[in-house]
Amino acid sequence: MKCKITNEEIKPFMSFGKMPPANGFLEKKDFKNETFYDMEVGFSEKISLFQLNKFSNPKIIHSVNYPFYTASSEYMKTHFKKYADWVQKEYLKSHSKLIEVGSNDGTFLKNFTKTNIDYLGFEPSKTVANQATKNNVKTINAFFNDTNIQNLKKFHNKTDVICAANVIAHIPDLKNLIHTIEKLLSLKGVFIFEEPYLGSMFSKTSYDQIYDEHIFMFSITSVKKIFDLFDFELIDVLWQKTHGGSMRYVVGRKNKHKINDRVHEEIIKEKNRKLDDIISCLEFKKNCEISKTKAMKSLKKIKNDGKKICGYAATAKSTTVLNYCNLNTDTIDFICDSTKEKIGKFSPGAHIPIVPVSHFHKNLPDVAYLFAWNHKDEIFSKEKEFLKKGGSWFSHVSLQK
Ligand code: DWN
Repeated sequence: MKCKITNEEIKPFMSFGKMPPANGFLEKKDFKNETFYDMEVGFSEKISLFQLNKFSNPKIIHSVNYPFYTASSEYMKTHFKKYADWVQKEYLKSHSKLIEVGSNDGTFLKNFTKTNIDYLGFEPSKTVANQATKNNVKTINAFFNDTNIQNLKKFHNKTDVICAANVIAHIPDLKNLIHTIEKLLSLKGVFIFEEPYLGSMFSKTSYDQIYDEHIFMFSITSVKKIFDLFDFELIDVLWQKTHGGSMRYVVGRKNKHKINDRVHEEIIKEKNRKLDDIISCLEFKKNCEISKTKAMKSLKKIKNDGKKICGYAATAKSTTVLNYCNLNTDTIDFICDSTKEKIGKFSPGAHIPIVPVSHFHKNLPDVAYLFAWNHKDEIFSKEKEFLKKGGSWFSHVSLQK
């Protein structure tokens, strides 16, 4: 395996076994054509970067029917409103230029539609890009890369902010991404992005953050080292509660900004935690194996006690859990979800039926595996009746406060 940035040879330190594409929800007729890859992860010690070995082609994943809408979570809508307000306050002026990479259904950019900010979203997936257009959000239905920005001359060297959230880890060619940013940003412009944080994944053993779309799992140290290789530097970092613990990174051209003290402080903390060292990966591997054994044992016991189990939220993450822990309809009867594109289909690999949330309400199980553990507060407050009627929640990630 080769590091996707430095090209150095690295050795995968762990395999999660055969995996289908995480969002490859499918119909019965397509079971026989389902594809799998060996989900291996490796770590570049040079740039401290946690990464997948093989991954699916983004052109296939983000084709016509990408089934994830940012607005599927009320909490995320509020988060993106706050993110937009923060960007506006810290980095935008009247008539500034703003671009979002992977703007999905326009949840973030919608906050700028009534301002004088000259904004634009890039979204390759047609279904979600169409939703953004319906929301009156200016969206280009294409990948963000140096070819697709060629005609956007008014943004070249004049863009004040390029933003992204839960997108950069999906882009295998980070060099092209950085090159594209270089062409667009003004001299003092900034690139701001948020991603699930390696440190949070390690402390929660939330290995389900790993799947074909998440090619990288960033730490502050890795982001600093990546941008140091180019004409950019990491100037600020801010921890976020989203997706079980994320980090917001702010990057600018070299020597054009003051670097916030937080960057140095957090890098020291990461060093103390050995997040820049393969040792922490090997510890994580051990914890994943323990988590798998524990989950399989607990679920088996629940079944043996004659109880019914269902899944709640057919997340991309659930594909990793189900396939890594060898779970199927012998254990989990159905998974309920609010996304119309997933309902009526089957989960990738495990082939568990995906049903509407109303089905869950009419057929309450004894135990619900909360696959969207990252949205637990939102889901718990909607599903209070489930507990009142004697149900209980289950997850491989702690559901305590
Ligand atoms: O990076 C990514 C993140 C941001 O979103 C993508 N690669 C794909 C996706 O990952 P995910 O599917 O694991 O995301 P979420 O936000 O944890 O889960 C979304 C799913 O959960 C949707 O299918 C909708 C469902 N859901 C639900 O049925 N009821 C979500 C909530 C909040 C609910 O109340």
